[in-house]
Order: sequence, then C-alpha cells, then structure tokens
Amino acid sequence: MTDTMAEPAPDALDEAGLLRAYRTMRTIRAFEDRVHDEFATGDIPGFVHLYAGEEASATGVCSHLDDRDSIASTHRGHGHCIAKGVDPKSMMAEIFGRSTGTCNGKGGSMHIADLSKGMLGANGIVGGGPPLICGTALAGKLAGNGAVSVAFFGDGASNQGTTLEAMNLASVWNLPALFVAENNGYAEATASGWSVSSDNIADRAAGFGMPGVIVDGFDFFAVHEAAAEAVARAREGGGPTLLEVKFTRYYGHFEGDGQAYRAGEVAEAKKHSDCLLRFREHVLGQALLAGSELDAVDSEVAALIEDSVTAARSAPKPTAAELTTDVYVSF
Ligand SMILES: Cc1ncc(C[n+]2csc(CCOP(=O)(O)OP(=O)(O)O)c2C)c(N)n1
Repeated sequence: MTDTMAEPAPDALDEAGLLRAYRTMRTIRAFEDRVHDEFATGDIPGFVHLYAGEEASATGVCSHLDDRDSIASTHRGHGHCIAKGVDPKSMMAEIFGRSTGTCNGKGGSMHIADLSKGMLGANGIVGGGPPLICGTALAGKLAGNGAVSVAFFGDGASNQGTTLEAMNLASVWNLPALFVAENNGYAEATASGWSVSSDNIADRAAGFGMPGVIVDGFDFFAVHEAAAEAVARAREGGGPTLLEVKFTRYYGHFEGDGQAYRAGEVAEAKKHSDCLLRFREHVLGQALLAGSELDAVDSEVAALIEDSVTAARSAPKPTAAELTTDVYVSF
C-alpha cells in the first residue's frame, strides 16, 4: 500500500480484514480462558462473567465500527471491549484491580470503559446499555458525523423496560442505532423459553417499527453480513435495527456458577459449532488464508495474554490516597 492510499474500510473482508477478525476472536477466547484460570487462584477481586463462545457477535458487529462510533456493553463485557479496540493488557490489569488498568484499577471486570475507543462501559445494571446509546446516537445524529451507536444486551435484558423504552425512542427519533440481543439461552439460570414472550427476541422489532434479524451467533460471517446491513442503514439515516444473535456461552453465568441447570449443550456446541473452528474451516476451505497465518496469530495472541498477566500481577494497586480520584469523568 502506498502512503497516499486510504486505509481499507474497517469492514472489508480482504486478507487483512480476515486476519483482523480472527485475531480479535482468538484474543477474546484466550483472554477469557486465562481469566477463568486466574480467577481460580483467588487473586482477582470482584465478580467475573465470561464471554467465551460468543466471540463472533462482538467481532462481527464491531468490525464495522470505528472510534467515532459508541457501544454500550453488559456485565459480560470483555469481548465487547476487545472487539472495540480497548487494550487487552490494560484490561487485564483492570480485572486484577491494578492502577495500570483501563480505569486505574477502580472499575474491575464489570465496569471497564474507554471513551477514547467509544466504549461507554461494561454495565452491572441489566438493561442499562440501551438507554445510554440513545444518548450517543442522538448526539451523532445532531452532529451529522455518521456515528452509529450499538447496545449489546442479553436475552434477560431484552425483557427490561429500559431496553423496550430505548428501542421505542430510537425508532421514534429515527436514531443511528443498533440493538444487539445476545441470546445465549439463559438469564443466570433461567432459560429464555421461561421468560421471553415469543420464540425470537427479534420478533419484537415489528412492534417498534424496525427490522428484526436473527443470526447464527457461531458464524462470524453471518453476523458480519447482518451487521453490515444494519450499520450501513443507521449511518445513512435509515434508523435502528434489532439484531438477535443466538449461541451458547461456554462458562457459567459467573465464575463459580455450578451450572446445575444445564447438561451437555456446552460440549456439543464446542465440538460442532465453535466460532473459531468454523472460521478456520471456512477460510482454509476457500483458500482465503493459510493455516500457518492462523497459527502465527494464535502464537502472537498467546504471548500477548501471557505478557498481560505478568504485567498485571506485578503492577501496583491504587493507594488509599487515590480513593476519591477517577470517580467522575467529564465527557
Ligand atoms: C437491573 C438488574 N436486575 C437484575 C440484576 C441481576 N442479574 C445480573 S446478570 C442477570 C442475568 C442477565 O441475563 P442476560 O441479560 O440474558 O445476560 P447474560 O448473562 O445471559 O449474558 C441478572 C438478572 C442486575 N444486575 N441488574
């Protein structure tokens, strides 16, 4: 590429785009697997909810976004952060509660935010994200800069009044917004069939006058394609979309969850549906990438995660004198 050529669009699935997508999904998986192991040592403070198994959703959606775009996340937010460009090293330090962390060690797993990347924050309040992105979407619309705002939320959060009000408002105000319902089949231990009133969360979109799209969340390419259409529509002034992404979460609801409510579905999903395996099969089958390129990404990511943990463990914790700093932020 010459100096005068523009960078490729973030959503282009050329060789660089495919490698970027694979690296993002692999980074999320390796990050989550390692946090699972580190949590078991007892050295990570607070509550941790892991995203492993759901990587194709954050990656497929965020591959269409840039730094002017905003996302709001959930309590299961590490994957969304990584896909939106937040530094995994600073995230690991944050999860360990160290002052080198993204939020100087005061947010922890459930409150990682990086406004420089348009990451408005992971969120301990179920259903807290959708209203937030109505604010940034309205700001983008008024600024006329083409910025799009995305809310990720779970099947449980889809039943919250805040989520339903936000979708109504986004539609009434024709906001550049995307609502991504990440349906992993459970809200804690409650199966979605017990709490969601229709077979598909996306069916509810009709009631809000927006398109509702269902996508296989293990298939990066399917998410990428569906999100491309929804993001383009929002950028062009066409208003919001509800995208329902269906998959299985690999770990328990939180670290420490005994998972008595489910049996063999995780092993089944890992064996037959896993997003990384499927991606690999697809790009190798179509000769889009070489196996050695993917292996190289795996090694680079493994080294990055190792580094992140070593750095986090040796970093200082915030001092008592810093108790009241970083509490408020001007935005
Ligand atoms: C307003 C609110 N109500 C209840 C809770 C407790 N809670 C934490 S996570 C969770 C389940 C969320 O399920 P879902 O939205 O499907 O997301 P998932 O955990 O499956 O990713 C609940 C009820 C909370 N944090 N906030």
